[in-house]
Amino acid sequence: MIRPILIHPDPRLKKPCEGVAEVTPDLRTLALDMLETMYDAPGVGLAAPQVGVLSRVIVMDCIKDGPPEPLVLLNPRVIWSSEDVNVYEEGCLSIPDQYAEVKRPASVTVEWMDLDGARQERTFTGLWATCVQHEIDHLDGKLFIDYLGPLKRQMITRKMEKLKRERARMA
Ligand code: K1U
Ligand code: ZN
Repeated sequence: MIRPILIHPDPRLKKPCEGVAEVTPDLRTLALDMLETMYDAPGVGLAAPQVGVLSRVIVMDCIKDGPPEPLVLLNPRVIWSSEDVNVYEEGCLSIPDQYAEVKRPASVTVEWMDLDGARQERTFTGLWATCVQHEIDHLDGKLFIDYLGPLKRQMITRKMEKLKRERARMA
């Protein structure tokens, strides 16, 4: 099922999320719905708070050409970050059509629990590294615009307020 994606500003996008204690049928449904919602958008990642669920769950697939590689990460945690950084023009499904350069570690090692309850660990590079850090930020109530200066951030927030007013009028 495709779930509606919250648009900034929304208080649910600013709250730290709760850890996942165990894999339940509801959690599996959430993860599958998030993957369907991400592919439909389309996007390369999605975090549970973006669909209004304040749990530490993210999904990703940064493969642009070739067979899909969906990943579901529960309680993801960065355990190593490279010294070298990457600048990437980021977007966000909760901030449609707005892009800005963000500097982050170029590679990160992340540990997480998978849908079988097993511990996983992987070192991400390139777009995968940018995306996993962007998604973990969502779980901590942080958006990519929080890395920008106050003027640019305020300008984007005002555009999103206008977009939400227009969408509410059309509904
Ligand atoms: O968390 C999100 O809002 C998803 C976001 C993830 C992301 C993108 C780029 C850099 C960092 C994090 C997106 O997926 S925005 C859409 C997007 O980038 C994209 C969409 C289709 C094809 C390729 C990229
Ligand atoms: Zn985002």
